[in-house]
Amino acid sequence: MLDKNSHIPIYIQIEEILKQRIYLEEYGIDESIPSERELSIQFGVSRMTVRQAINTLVNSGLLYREKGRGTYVANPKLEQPLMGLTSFTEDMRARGMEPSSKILRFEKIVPPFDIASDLLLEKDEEVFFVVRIRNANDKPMAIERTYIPVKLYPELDEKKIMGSLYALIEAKFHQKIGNAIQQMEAAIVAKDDCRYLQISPTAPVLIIKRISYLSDGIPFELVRSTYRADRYKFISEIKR
Ligand code: 16G
Repeated sequence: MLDKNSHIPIYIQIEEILKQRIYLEEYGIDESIPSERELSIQFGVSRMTVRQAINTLVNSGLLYREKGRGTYVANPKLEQPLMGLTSFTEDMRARGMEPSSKILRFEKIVPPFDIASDLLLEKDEEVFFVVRIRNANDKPMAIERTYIPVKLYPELDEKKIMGSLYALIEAKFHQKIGNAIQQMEAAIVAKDDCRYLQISPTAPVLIIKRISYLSDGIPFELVRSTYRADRYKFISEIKR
C-alpha cells in the first residue's frame, strides 16, 4: 500500500506495487494493466504520478505500450549465460523453443579489411556473407550477419545453412569447434533492422561480435548478432 508520509517518492512506491503485481502474475504476460485513470483513482494520486511510474517500467522492459490501445505486461527476457560456446539452435532448444531462420542474404564477397584481418584472410580471399533472422517459436529474436571463409567450406550453400551452422560444421564437415572471443555493446537499432526485428526505430539493441575458432585455432566465422534488448539479458558468473 502507498505510504504518503514516507520519504520514498510516491511514483517509486507505485512502480514497486505494479512490479509486485506483475511478479505475482496478477497481471499476466501480454495482458493490459489498468488504465492511468483507473490506477490514479485506485491510488488516490494524479495521473501524472501514475504515468511517471509506468514510464519507468516501460523503459526497463517490464511493460510495453501499444499506441491507442493501452499498456501491457511484456514477456520476461531470455536469460542467456555467457559461458559455453553454444549455437542459437542449441540455446533455443534448451529452453523448449523451436528455432528457425529466415535467410535475407547469402553471397560470396571479398570482405572489408577489418573482417578479413580478424579471419586471418589474405587480400582478395572470399567469404560467404550470410544474413539471417533468427526466430524462436516464429518470433524474431536476433539478426545475424555471418562471415565464413569460402576456402574452409567451399560446398556451403543457402540450403545447407537453413538449419544450424554449428551442427553442419560438426556433424557434416566433421570439424571440432574450439573457442570464441566475444564483444558486446549497446546501440539503437539500425534503420533496416527494426522492421526485421519488429521493434520501434528507436529501440535499443545489444550487438555481439563473435569470432569463433576451430579446435586447431583456425577462425571459421565472424558474426555480428543484433539482439532485441527487450528480449535478452546476458548473464555471467564471475569469480574472485
Ligand atoms: C549464435 C552465435 C553465432 C553463431 C550461431 C550459430 C552468439 C552471440 N552468436 O547465435 O556466432 O553463428 O549461434 O547458430 O551467440 P546455429 O548453429 O543455430 O546456426
